[in-house]
Amino acid sequence: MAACRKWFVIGIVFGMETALAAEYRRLCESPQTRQPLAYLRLRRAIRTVVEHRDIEPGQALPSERDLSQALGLSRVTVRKAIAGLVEEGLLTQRHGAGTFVAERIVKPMSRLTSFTEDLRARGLNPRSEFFERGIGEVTPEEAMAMNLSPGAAVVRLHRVRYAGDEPLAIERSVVPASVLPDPMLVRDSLYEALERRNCRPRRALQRLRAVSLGAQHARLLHVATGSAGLSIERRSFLDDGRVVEFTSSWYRGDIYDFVAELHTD
Ligand code: 16G
Repeated sequence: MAACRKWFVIGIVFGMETALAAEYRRLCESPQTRQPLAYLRLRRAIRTVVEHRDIEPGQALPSERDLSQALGLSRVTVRKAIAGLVEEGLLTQRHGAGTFVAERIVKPMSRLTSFTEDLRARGLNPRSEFFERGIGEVTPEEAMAMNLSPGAAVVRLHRVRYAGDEPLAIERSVVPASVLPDPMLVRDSLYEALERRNCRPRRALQRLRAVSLGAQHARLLHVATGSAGLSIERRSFLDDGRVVEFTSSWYRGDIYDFVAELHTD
């Protein structure tokens, strides 16, 4: 039985290593994707195998030594590739145990990414259910937060955000109609819709608060009333200082880690 399990584990590791080696070789050979720096090529190959679920969340990556042997790279290069992905939150390292694909969704606070991008990068399937997708007049509170004149038109999106069938967050976004004139332009991703209009946010201010989820939010997120949640408010800006979104979100605390890198000066 133990021998069987050993071969099973070796089979998984071997399959994963083969997928990674094949992807790495593809990146080396393809002129379109040719990236001269080996550690960046490896980083990209690891991202792709995680995205394609050749390595599942929680599963260990082959050791640094095995990777450097299988790919003909120095251990310094492998280490550098992995360090970047740990910083991005895609991989986690446990002292003495190795490197794993992150199980919780680790979201670096320093990068202005969208829900859709974060999930796709982990091989998950982002999906939304809309409660509201309409156009209306700005409220006094929104006008203050977004620097809009009273009476300005805004698009409102109220969504539950899922990974496959699992609800992860509830989001209420307000976007000036001068930036996004029609709410139907948002299909799966708000940021993709803004990108298509050359209005993707470049900078954001975010406020994060621990909350215990009330009955209504808890029901939508399929957790018990009173469970831990994160209430997040994001105001995003264009280069010229205009506010493009004012989003209030409630994220499940049992799944998400928000991580910030700090410097002394
Ligand atoms: C994230 C943002 C939210 C943004 C959304 C766009 C946080 C806390 N919030 O959920 O402000 O509106 O992404 O995602 O990260 P989308 O492009 O998939 O609609």
